[in-house]
Amino acid sequence: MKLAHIILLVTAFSSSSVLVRAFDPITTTVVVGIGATLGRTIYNYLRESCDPKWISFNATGLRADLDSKLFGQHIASRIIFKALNGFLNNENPKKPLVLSLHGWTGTGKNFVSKMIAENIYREGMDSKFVHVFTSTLHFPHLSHNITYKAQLQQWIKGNVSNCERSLFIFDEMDKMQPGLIDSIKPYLDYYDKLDGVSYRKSIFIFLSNAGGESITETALDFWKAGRGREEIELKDVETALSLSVFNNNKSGFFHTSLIDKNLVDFFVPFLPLEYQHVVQCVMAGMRDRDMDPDADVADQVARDLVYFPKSERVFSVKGCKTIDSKLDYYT
Ligand SMILES: Nc1ncnc2c1ncn2[C@@H]1O[C@H](COP(=O)(O)OP(=O)(O)OP(=O)(O)O)[C@@H](O)[C@H]1O
Ligand SMILES: *[C@@H]1O[C@H](CO)[C@@H](O)[C@H](O)[C@H]1NC(C)=O
Ligand SMILES: *[C@@H]1O[C@H](CO)[C@@H](O)[C@H](O)[C@H]1NC(C)=O
Ligand SMILES: *[C@@H]1O[C@H](CO)[C@@H](O)[C@H](O)[C@H]1NC(C)=O
Ligand SMILES: CC(=O)N[C@H]1CO[C@H](CO)[C@@H](O)[C@@H]1O
Ligand SMILES: [Mg+2]
Repeated sequence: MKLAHIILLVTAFSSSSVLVRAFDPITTTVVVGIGATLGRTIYNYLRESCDPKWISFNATGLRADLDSKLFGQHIASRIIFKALNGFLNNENPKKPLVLSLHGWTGTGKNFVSKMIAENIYREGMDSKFVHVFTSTLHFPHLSHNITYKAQLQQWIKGNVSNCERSLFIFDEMDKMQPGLIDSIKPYLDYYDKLDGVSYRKSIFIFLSNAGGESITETALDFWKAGRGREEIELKDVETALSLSVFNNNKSGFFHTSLIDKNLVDFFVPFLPLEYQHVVQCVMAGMRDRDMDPDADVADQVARDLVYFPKSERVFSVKGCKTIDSKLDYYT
């Protein structure tokens, strides 16, 4: 039995070597070469890389998304489009783009960040060049402040060295410990290069509820004066916004040099949402689920939410948040 096995093995070996010898070395090299090149091409084709095939700004797409999917945010929508369009069409920006989005809960800050990512990166939020830092998740402990600072600098430096067109989203900035964000100040400033790395093509977006009260006050003043929401302009909220953010001792922006040194390019206010916007959100939610949009259901969902101030019931307390789960309940 064993002998038979060995004979079989030897026969197999010799016949395979005969097969290999049938190709001369040059043909073999060419075949292997073509195979390797093809392999690498396919690999690069499938694997996300830091080049225009995977990263290119779709201005039409962003415009369309902001116009058709984002409700009740005329100021934010305008600033965000202009800021990104200007920055991404500039071959040689002097500094990275820094946006700070502020507003009441459920008004669309994360929603817009996602739109931005999807219209720059083919992989959207799943792109390996899009980085989301959540204060309560990544930097929870006050006592680890020194470690966090070093870690944050190292991450950003490493990520931008990988790809200068990187997008960083800092969520829950108002829950970040004061002082931590200052560690990335040098990267946001007007430098050609720092340690051989250029940060000027990256985008930084901060999200927070800080300043939400001052925006809401302005919106309420307009409402009480009988003026249209669309009449609110950036200048009506901008100064109060940056001041209240800067002076809020509970927020990650407290006395930060990012604001002091004017490194934030745009403070983007998100207005609190009214009843009509909630209805639009519900209708959009039904369309997303391939349901026939039903105005009666939308009305009912919107009517059952809580609004403030208590007497006037103008703005939705949770904005358009929790609507998705409500839809399961009402239909
Ligand atoms: N202005 C809006 N237009 C359309 N949909 C909206 C809008 N605001 C919120 N939504 C819907 O509500 C969901 C929750 O909104 P989002 O997560 O963006 O809120 P947020 O502003 O980040 O709130 P928070 O401050 O609590 O984090 C979104 O996924 C979106 O479906
Ligand atoms: C840009 O977005 C529009 C609208 O979403 C879409 O039709 C178009 O195919 C996109 N263009 C590219 C190059 O991805
Ligand atoms: C870190 O936190 C400690 C107390 O928690 C504080 O005394 C110290 O000043 C902080 N260090 C920095 C660099 O912020
Ligand atoms: C923050 O500011 C408020 C009022 O401005 C003050 O009452 C409070 O003590 C401050 N908190 C801290 C931790 O400094
Ligand atoms: C190379 C490098 O530093 N990559 C970092 C990019 O950021 C993520 C966090 O989003 C880190 O986990 C990586 O280590
Ligand atoms: Mg959010």
